[in-house]
Amino acid sequence: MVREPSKSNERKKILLSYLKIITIISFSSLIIGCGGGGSSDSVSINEEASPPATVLTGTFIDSEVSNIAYSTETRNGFTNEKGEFEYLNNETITFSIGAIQLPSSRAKAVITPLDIVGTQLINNTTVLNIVRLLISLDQDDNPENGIQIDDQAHENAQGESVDFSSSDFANSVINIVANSGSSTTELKSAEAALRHITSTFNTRPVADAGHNQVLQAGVNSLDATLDGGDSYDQDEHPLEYHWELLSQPDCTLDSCPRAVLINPSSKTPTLSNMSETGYYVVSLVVNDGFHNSVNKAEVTLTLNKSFPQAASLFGSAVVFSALAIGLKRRRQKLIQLISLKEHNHV
Ligand SMILES: [Ca+2]
Ligand SMILES: [Ca+2]
Repeated sequence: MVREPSKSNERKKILLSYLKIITIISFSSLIIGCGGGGSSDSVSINEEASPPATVLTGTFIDSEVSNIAYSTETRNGFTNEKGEFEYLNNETITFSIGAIQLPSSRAKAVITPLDIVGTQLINNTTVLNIVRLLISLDQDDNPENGIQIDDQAHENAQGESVDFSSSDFANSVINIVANSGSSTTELKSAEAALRHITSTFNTRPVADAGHNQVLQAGVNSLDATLDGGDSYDQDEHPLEYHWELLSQPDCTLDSCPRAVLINPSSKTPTLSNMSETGYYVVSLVVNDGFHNSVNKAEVTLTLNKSFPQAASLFGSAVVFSALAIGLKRRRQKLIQLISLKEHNHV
């Protein structure tokens, strides 16, 4: 008997096929959802899985600019006394004084007027105009210790806007600078701005006082030439030299000639009048027109007793000995004469 083709089996097969299809569709939907395909549920899952954004701290330097307003996509406020602000990665930041906005730039750890303008040229007109305004608003008129923007500057700059690249820039900020709460009432010059920004980005020079020297003392005092020519500045600013005689041997007599530095502001000064044997220590600091060198270099000159001097002492001893012998002989001769006279008298 032939078994009737299993209708129930076929139904089972069809049912299984449906189940497979439903399973595949469900799985695919899940994959699409996890890939950010677009359902609101899947976005919700994504948001929950993302780590919280890290709040970063950056600094606005021209030198450090404090109490300047800033805003990013998620943050706003005023820079603290260190010129610091908060931002998130990949945000854009805009600094402002009252309603005056500086050009926007990508927020990062250190922002300078060069970054804001997007140039490397410190003599760029827009850069210099930004710096001119900032140093003119500095409360104590000393940008070297940081630039502190007064609250009054923000108040007086409400409703203002400035084009930092305009040839009319100076006129547009006259009133703001005159009433900014700073001791400065006039806009600083482009030259002052250039000097300030150069100083801000200056690399300090390195002093080199030359090689140590060993000298032999002679009958007369000695002079030695020092050489600071290996001092250098990475920015190739011209250097000023400041030599100083730190120490020299103690005087062994009640008074004796002392060594002195001749032309201590030159690259190659002279240490003159060395007479006492021992160590002479000289220091050198160089200045690049903005800052002193990162170091105070030292060089030691050692003055040793020389052979001629020793010979001279030896010669003196011989002379004294000869004199002593001569005196002794003369005394013996005198005694002999006295004895002879006494004998004749007798
Ligand atoms: Ca200041
Ligand atoms: Ca320099």
